[in-house]
Amino acid sequence: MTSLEPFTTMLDLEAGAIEPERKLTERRLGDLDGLFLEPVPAERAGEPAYTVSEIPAPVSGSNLLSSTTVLQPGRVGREFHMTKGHYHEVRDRAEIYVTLAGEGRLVMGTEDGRHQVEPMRRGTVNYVAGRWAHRSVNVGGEPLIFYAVYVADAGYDYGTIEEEGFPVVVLAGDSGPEVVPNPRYRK
Ligand code: M6P
Ligand code: ZN
Repeated sequence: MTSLEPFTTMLDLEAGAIEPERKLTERRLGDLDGLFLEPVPAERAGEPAYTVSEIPAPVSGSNLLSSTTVLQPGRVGREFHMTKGHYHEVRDRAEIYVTLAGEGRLVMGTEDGRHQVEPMRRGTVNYVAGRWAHRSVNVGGEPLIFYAVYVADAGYDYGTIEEEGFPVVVLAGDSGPEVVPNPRYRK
């Protein structure tokens, strides 16, 4: 059993910054190549896509990890900027997203091919049930900023999403974001 002493961290509710910052992961568009329908153009590979700033805790089924994600606006082709997306390695681990700023869609999918898309905007609290893969998509013109809390031993399975994708993708349409079947979904 791994236990911690209580502690407090400041979360900037506007910018999402965690103070003090402990563990920052930066993803560039090039890190997402192969996940969009279209390849990421070589000249855009270095463009910042999102950062994840974590409040660390020892990996255990009784601790909680949390992090702020700041996802930059933009598109690759008609597809909006998004996170890599993952299942939890420990499949039944759940997660909660609290959105602080921006406008997004939370795309979720199960291994038996179901999908669900939920809105993200300041004040939404999305409950990502266990066994649902999750990816956030920035459909607005500003950074999408959200705070996530998850069981510390959840772990990341990115490989299944890299191979199969989600059942749906979110594209820019004439009158706003459109959720359409993923033509490259492999089940
Ligand atoms: C949220 C949480 C994190 C995750 C991040 C980015 O903050 O789900 O665990 O790392 O989004 O998503 P991904 O890891 O799929 O790139
Ligand atoms: Zn997760």
